[in-house]
Amino acid sequence: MTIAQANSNIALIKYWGKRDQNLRLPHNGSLSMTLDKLFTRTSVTYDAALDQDHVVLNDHPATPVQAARIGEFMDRIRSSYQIKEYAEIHSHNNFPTDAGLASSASGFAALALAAAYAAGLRLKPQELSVLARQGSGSACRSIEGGFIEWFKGTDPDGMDSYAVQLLDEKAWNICMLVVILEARAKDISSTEGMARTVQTSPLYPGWLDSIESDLTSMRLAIQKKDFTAVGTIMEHNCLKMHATALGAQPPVIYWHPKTLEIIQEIQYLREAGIECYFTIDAGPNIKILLQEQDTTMIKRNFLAIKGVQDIIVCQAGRGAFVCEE
Ligand code: 2P0
Repeated sequence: MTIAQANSNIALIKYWGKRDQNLRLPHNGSLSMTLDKLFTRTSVTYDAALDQDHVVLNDHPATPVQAARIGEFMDRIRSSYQIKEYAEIHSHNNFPTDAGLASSASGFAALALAAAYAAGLRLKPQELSVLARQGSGSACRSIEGGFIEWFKGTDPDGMDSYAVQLLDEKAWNICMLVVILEARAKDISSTEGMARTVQTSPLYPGWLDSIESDLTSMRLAIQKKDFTAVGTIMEHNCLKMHATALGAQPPVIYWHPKTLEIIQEIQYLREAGIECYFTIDAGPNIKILLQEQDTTMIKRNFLAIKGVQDIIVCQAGRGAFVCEE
């Protein structure tokens, strides 16, 4: 048995849209921060007596849909590395699942590492990233810690579409507050939301047109550890992603009224001279980028807002690792 742990990551420049659904190859590159407080821990035990994978998620048997997605991912690993046995898989998130907090990123990164390691494979980070990407695109960014770039690549087989570290987790001490407004699973999965956007949103070409310039500016801002630039570019990129999703038919709307209330509060704080910036993923919850000295005050401020269920204070976290074998 191998137990592996991977942290979730939050995109500073978003992945939104696939050019290949099966291999989860993106239309655009993306950039993220791996978080230190939100993680998945997964155990994998291969067993010759099993006639299919047996999957338990958060102490409950996987639903047929979850079991099918995980079984398909395990089949990829088995066929790539000539593994014969099915596996007993137990996975646990220390945070809400499928609520726009990147649980599939940490989940498939932990599973890729545990499944490979339990089979005796000692894969390099790049190989693990390619593997994790095929379970969930954003999972390729959770193999490494700190600040990460996922290259979209051009190869049809996806071997050049993987993530690398730009800055390690100890290099820059900025914080991200994860503000939980709604812990239940979202109505439109990100897979569905991005497919619908690519197929139907007239705004999608505009999203792709502006992405290279966002990536270049964000890369530079991270290298310079320029908090104002990172926050400004992150917020603009997030709003563009949601704008293109809103333009889909039927529309892909992840925000709740509370989401907008928090956005407004962040704008008021900035006008008052307290620097903080937001980003939102495929769900109503908000993440706030801020400097360490402001965390206590801003956390207190947002916890006082009705409807805010919890706030988790994160910093940049480490990459995926094996905890036990
Ligand atoms: C991101 N998201 O870059 C973007 C921003 C959500 C909004 O990556 O279909 O769960 O499994 O490849 O990785 C969430 O999408 O999607 C995501 P699939 P995934 O973080």
